[in-house]
Amino acid sequence: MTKRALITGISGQDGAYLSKLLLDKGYTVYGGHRQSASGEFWRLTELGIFDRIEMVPFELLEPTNITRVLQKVRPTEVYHLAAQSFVGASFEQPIYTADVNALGTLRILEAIRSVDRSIRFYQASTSEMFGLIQAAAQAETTPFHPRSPYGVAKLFAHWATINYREAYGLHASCGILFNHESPLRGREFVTRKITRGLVDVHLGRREVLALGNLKAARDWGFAGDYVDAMWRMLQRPAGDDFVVATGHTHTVEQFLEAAAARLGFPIAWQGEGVDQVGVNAQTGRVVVRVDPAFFRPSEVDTLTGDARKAQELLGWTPTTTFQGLVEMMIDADRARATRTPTGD
Ligand code: NAP
Ligand code: F7E
Repeated sequence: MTKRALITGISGQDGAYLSKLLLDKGYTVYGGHRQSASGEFWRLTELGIFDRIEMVPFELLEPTNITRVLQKVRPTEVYHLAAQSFVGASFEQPIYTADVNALGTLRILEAIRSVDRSIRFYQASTSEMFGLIQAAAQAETTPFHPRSPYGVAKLFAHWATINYREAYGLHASCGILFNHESPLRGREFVTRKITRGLVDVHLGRREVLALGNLKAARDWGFAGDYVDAMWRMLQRPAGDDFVVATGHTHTVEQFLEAAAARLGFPIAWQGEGVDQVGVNAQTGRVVVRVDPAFFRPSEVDTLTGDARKAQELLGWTPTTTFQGLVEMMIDADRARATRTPTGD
């Protein structure tokens, strides 16, 4: 029988890569999307799969809609990727973020509980739950200490998923995914902001790129690798929780250096704190500066994932290095910039 997957957040980065993976495996893919004026599906178009997805209107704030979608689609697997996913915005919109990310997940779990308990469920948990880290490398057993309304809301959703597994026997899994990026990453996230911004600076389309905390460090992987781990979790005999990460950590500064190198120039750092600037060492021009407007009220300084459980039980390992990721993103943004005047 053909497997039927419902992906919430179909218009997002992970929704696009996961759709491609599942279509290639022969699934029928239903894409949950919320009503929006723009109705943008540029990622699905870029991957050439837009026409192969059955779109269903899906809104996390509306429980009656969620129940009707499950009754109509009758999925065998639900990949719950939809969220207010931008950490920075969660400080300005904490209640909305909690409603969408925490209660939204609970609404789906409740709908599964009443419609069909055999539906397998994937929850998009996050390394942001570790926040103020309690161990040098973070694994499934590491205590959580979220540092943003986003992280707090995701922690609720994480425990709700585990609770529904324990209380009602759902096949429900949490993927604790560390930052994963790609050419399809939203422009507000630091990696894509850097690759798009530096290409623009390099082409003389803008003067300088303004960023926040350059010392922040993340375990960055490639989104295309990470959606494969999601699928593997739902093929297990029972639900479980897995860290998905590369185990390698780099700072925002190091990301900038690698991105600039791909564009053919070295960055020299001058100054400290808010006065720090990045200079194109070939031209002497300032290309990066710090703008405190991008600082967060409480920051996650550094993250490093320990994905040994995923490796052992899922047979999952990342295929893309940090260097390969940066080069892939720079090359994609440079190609876009030469295709269109706005680089979109
Ligand atoms: P993304 O690109 O921001 O996509 C988020 C998706 O959620 C979009 O399709 C968005 O639709 C949808 N959405 C937002 N609010 C909604 C609502 N009220 N009802 C229905 N849909 C809604 O995120 P991503 O990077 O693909 O991440 C996928 C998931 O993994 C998210 O839950 C994120 O929090 C989590 N996660 C991401 C990372 C990472 O590094 N990427 C790491 C760990 C966990 P619109 O297009 O209409 O806005
Ligand atoms: O920030 C610093 C910023 O917004 C990374 C989401 O997918 O991954 C993502 O959350 C770091 C932070 O990602 C700028 O302060 C410096 O320390 O790219 P980001 P994030 O907050 O780690 C996790 C795992 C998720 O679950 C989330 O959904 O970079 N930073 N300067 C900046 N960040 C941004 N956005 N913009 C800057 O100018």
